[in-house]
Amino acid sequence: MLKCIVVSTPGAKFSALALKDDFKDSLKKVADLGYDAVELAVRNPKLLDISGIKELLQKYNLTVPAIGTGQAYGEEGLSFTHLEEEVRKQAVQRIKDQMDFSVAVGGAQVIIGLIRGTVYPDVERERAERYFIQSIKECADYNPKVTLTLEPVNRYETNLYNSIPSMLAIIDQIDRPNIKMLIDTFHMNIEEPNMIESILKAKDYIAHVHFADSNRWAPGCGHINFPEIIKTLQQINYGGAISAEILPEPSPEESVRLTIEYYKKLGL
Ligand SMILES: [Mn+2]
Repeated sequence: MLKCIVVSTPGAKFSALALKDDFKDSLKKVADLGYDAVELAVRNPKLLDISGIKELLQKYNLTVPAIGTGQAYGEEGLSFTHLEEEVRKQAVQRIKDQMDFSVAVGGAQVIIGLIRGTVYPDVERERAERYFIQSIKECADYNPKVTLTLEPVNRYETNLYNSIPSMLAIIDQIDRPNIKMLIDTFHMNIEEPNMIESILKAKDYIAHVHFADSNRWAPGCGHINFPEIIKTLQQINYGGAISAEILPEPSPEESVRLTIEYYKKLGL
């Protein structure tokens, strides 16, 4: 499994990211500490210097297993379930742009987290689901070679697809081979009655994994049983990345160092 951490590309903002400052310094820091890979958090790939990013990734020998897309929701309000058709179209276009960016950086998965949207007040759930399914199918069919990875997100951040079973059901319904699932220990700790059983249920769908402890600090700083989770991931032959998506606490540098030390303790 690849030792990975979320790194924000220039211009993106999101509190659950450990490294927000200078992108180049961030890549150098994580490479020096012994990480194998970085998950890039990207608001709008059209604003990025893609060849410059590729050069740095090569220089520091870091791969990109996945691209995070949540800033477009947090900062621009784009989502698949927005009530205005124009905004839904922009959200779909943004994910298509992220899929093009994925191809440019070697085929990273494109994560569908908060950009999925939510069921807005006084809107029937059926309508939100219909908008979501329409949007995700259009993205999946845009380039079947790029994997879209859907993330169950806890109830305090969205009311659409909070648990692993609810996401499994919708993935089956969408029925596209390039749609997979991302599991996140922080969300699972809130939503899953038994994290291990849920991972086993999702074993054929899991393409990416986020690690954060119960307090969203670096793994090892809270009360989630990570050794048991690693054991289960090995049992299901998961060979992808373990990507830390954590708060920059007690400081950005410290959170990145605590994470890699804990990864090594886990035998990654
Ligand atoms: Mn996550």
